[in-house]
Amino acid sequence: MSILIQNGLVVTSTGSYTADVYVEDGKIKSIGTDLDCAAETVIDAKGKYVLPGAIDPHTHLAMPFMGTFAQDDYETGTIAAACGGVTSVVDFDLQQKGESIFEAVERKKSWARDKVAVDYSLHPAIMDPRPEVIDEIKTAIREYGTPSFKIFMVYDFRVDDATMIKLLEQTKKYGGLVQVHAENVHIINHLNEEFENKGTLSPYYHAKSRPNIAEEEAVFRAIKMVEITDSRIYIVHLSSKEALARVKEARDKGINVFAETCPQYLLLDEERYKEPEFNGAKYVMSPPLRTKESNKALWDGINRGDVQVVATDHCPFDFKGKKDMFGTDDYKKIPNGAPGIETLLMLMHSEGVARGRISLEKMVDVLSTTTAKMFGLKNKGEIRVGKDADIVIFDPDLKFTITQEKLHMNVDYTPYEGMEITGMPVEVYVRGKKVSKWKNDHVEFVGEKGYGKFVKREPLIK
Ligand code: DUC
Ligand code: ZN
Ligand code: ZN
Repeated sequence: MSILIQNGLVVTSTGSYTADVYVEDGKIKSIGTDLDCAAETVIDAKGKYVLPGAIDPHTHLAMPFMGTFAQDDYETGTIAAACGGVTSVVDFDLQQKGESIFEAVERKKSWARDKVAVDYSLHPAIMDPRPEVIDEIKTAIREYGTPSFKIFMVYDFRVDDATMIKLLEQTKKYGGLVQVHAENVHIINHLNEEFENKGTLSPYYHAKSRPNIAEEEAVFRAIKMVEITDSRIYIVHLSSKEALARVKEARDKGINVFAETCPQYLLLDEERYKEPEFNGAKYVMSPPLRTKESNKALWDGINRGDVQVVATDHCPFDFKGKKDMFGTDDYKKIPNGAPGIETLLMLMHSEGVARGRISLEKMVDVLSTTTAKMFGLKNKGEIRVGKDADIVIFDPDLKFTITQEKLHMNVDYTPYEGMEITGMPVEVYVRGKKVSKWKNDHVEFVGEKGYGKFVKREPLIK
C-alpha cells in the first residue's frame, strides 16, 4: 500500500516546510519536493498541514474506579482517538493487589486485543509495591516494553514516600520513568472533613477540597525525592500555577523534572463547578479545574519549555447515570474524570495555535514529538523518513462546532459543548492505513477495530 501526499505543509517541532511525503508499507519512505513516486493513492494536501499523529500518553480506558468503570473501552476510546487525530495512546494499567507487573500488562493487553483501533502501549501503575514488584521494574523496562510507571500520592491505592524513593532508584538504574499524580492526601482529607461538618458538599467543594497548595506541596515533595536520588520524574496533569512554579524552580536548578498538562487545565476554570442543576459534576476530576490565572501560567509554561507534554487524562463517566449515581448530595462520591481524547488536537490548534498562544511547531512538539521521546515510542511522533506513517492531514481553516452528537466518545456530554473550532483533521492514518476522515460536518471512523498494535517501548535514557 503506497500513498503520496502532495504539497502539504509538513510540520515538525522545529520548523515547517512545503513538501511531498511518500508512504509505503506503513512507513514514511521519502520526503521532498516534486517526488516522482507512483503511488496507489495520491492526496492533494495543498493548503493543509501534514502533522504527525497526536500521541495521548494519559488515558484510563475501561478503568475500574470509584465504584464504576471509565466508560470508554479500547474500542470506543480508540475509535474516538482516531477521529480526533490521536494515532497512539499510552494507557494506564492499574496493577491489582497480588498481581505482578507482567500479569497486569497481559491483562490489559487482553482487553485491547481485537478492539484497539490505533497503536497503543501501557504504563503500569504500581499499586501493590511488594519487593518482587520493585525487582520486576527492570524486566518491565527491558522486556515488557513498558518503561514508565505511574504512582499516586492520593487515593486509597497511593504509595508512600519510601516506595516513591525505591521506584525512583530502580527506574534511574534501568532507564525508566516514574509518573506521579501529585496531590497531598492529608490536606484533602482534612478539608473533606471540614466540608462534611459544614454540609457544603456540592460539586464546587470538590475544587475547594483540593486546593492549589495540595498539588504544590506534593509536587515539591516529589521533586525533593528526585533531588535526593538524583533521578528523574514526570508530573502528570499539572494544573496550578503554584505547582508549576515549583517545577520551574527545580528545572532552573537542573533537576530532571518533567511536566504534562491537559486542555482542561489550559481552557476551563473553577467557575464551571457553579453550573446549575448539578452540571458542575461534569468537571469533577482530580486535580480540579483552577482559575484563569493558572490557565495562563500553564500556557506560559508550555512556551518556556517547563511543560513538555499535553495529554488528556481521558476518563469519561456519563452525566446521567454515573456522575449522579451516588454523588448528588456529596461531591466525594462523584466519579472523578472527564472525556477528552477526541478533542485534544482540535482544542490545541483552535485555542492554542489559531489564537496565537502557541506556535504550530510547539503544538506538534507537545502533542507528538516530545511525547514520543519522553516515553520511548521510537517510531512515532515525527514526519520523518523511517518513522511510522502516523499522519494527520489537517485543514487549518475548517470550522467545527463541538457537540457531543458529532463525537465518538462513549459518554453523554463534552465539557466543550458549543465551542467553535477552527481547524480539523480531514484524514488520519495509522501506519499508512486510513482510520478516519472528514465527511460533511464531522469526522467519521473508517478504520478497523483490532488494527492497532501494542508498541513495545524502548528503555528511556537519562
Ligand atoms: N483523576 C481523575 O480525574 N480521573 C482518573 C484518575 C485521576 O487521577
Ligand atoms: Zn491522576
Ligand atoms: Zn489520570
